[in-house]
Amino acid sequence: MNTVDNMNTQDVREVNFDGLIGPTHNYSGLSFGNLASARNAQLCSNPQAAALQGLAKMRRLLTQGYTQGFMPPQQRPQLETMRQLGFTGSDQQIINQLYKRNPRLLSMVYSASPMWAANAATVTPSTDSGDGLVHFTPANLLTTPHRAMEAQATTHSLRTIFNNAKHFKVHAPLPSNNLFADEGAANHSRLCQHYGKRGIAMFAYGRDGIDSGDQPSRFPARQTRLASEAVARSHGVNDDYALFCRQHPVAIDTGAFHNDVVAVANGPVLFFHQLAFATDDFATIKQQLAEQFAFMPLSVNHKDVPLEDAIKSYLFNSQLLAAPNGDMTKMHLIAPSECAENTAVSRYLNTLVQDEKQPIRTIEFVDVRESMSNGGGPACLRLRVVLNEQQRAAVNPAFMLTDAKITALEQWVKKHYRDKLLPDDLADPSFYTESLEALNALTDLLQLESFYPFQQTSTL
Ligand code: SUG
Repeated sequence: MNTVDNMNTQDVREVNFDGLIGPTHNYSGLSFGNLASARNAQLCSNPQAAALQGLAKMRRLLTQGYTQGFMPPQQRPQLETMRQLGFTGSDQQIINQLYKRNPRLLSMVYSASPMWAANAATVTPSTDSGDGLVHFTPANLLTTPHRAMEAQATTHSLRTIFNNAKHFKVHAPLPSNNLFADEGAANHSRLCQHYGKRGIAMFAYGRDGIDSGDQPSRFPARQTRLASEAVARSHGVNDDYALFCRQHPVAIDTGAFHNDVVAVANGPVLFFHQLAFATDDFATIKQQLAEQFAFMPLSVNHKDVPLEDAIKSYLFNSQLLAAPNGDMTKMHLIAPSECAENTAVSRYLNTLVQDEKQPIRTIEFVDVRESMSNGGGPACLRLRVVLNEQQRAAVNPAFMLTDAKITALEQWVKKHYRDKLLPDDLADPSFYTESLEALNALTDLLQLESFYPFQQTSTL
């Protein structure tokens, strides 16, 4: 591959917006089909370590010359939904009622799941949208009840971060209807020759929506084809540049509840497990991609890395990065530490970097264990947004990171977060106060006025 052909002609870059992990991070076993979430249910979490691990990952990218942003945690507990369900009284009274009668609902309203920013939205860069705008559709996440509570606040966050109608369009989430179940960028990959060139949007779905088709039998298929088609349509993606590929039902049944657990793409590279996609669909798609540019499929065989090991180690939930200047011939892989500890995966990675026919030249391991224990690896924690220079300048600067801001956020975490949290602690009245005080201190730090709903109504 010629380096010049694969460089940006304009200064277009991928910016990662990581979810800043909130103070209520806990293990409640809320995600059926997500093996880590089930395995660690009811264990003690460490919200402070979780947030510091996330910030350390952001700092690593920033230090290496990448542009890094973040998405703020959402207000938790989220009691608005409970009030809609007929619970009344003060916040603390509702918490007490939930704790006594519906503890599972209590863990849902306290979930810090918005940390997994890959599920915040699907994003289409302006090179692909046809109207020159960067488009976002917040995911409705309606397969899991705790995550369905995110969509409204995610829309608010995105509209605050990308608050410039000349450059950005933040749509409403798709209708909350099982036919249109949408999990955002975790089921979407953009392939391109380089960032400044029109790319191909590849959507992976687990079920059609209307036709039952060949569905997983054990675990739910969270993304429908109808949802992906709706997102592509409203983002103005030309039909010739949108591909729809069924996830392999075996992958979902083995624990790949999102496609980004078994595949990751960047530029011309698609790095994936042999069992990630349904075979017939994928054969056609490979051909279509090869017709558009020098597509580089990097398939990992089941015999080299069994699917179970791929899912346990989260190999494919690594961040696959072009060089900071956008050069697609020198890629960097940020993998979870669990990959270095898995014999088959670490053996595979050693041979991968030695293979000069593919562009992944360096691998780095990061510790995001607190998030991993709930089924979220390095790639789950970030939303990728491809932006040109003017678009980057139009992003709300409060959400862009510098070294000093990361340090300030670390201090904020150390001051406001607990280092131990058990499910019973969610009923503790002081935990409620601490959680909201932490968010108050965050908006002070970022100089944001009345960002959270409670700031519009209370004097806390
Ligand atoms: O949706 N876990 C999340 C993990 C999301 C990972 N994201 C991507 N693959 N992009 C989920 O299943 C667990 C919460 C709990 O059990 O407490 C949870 O929501």
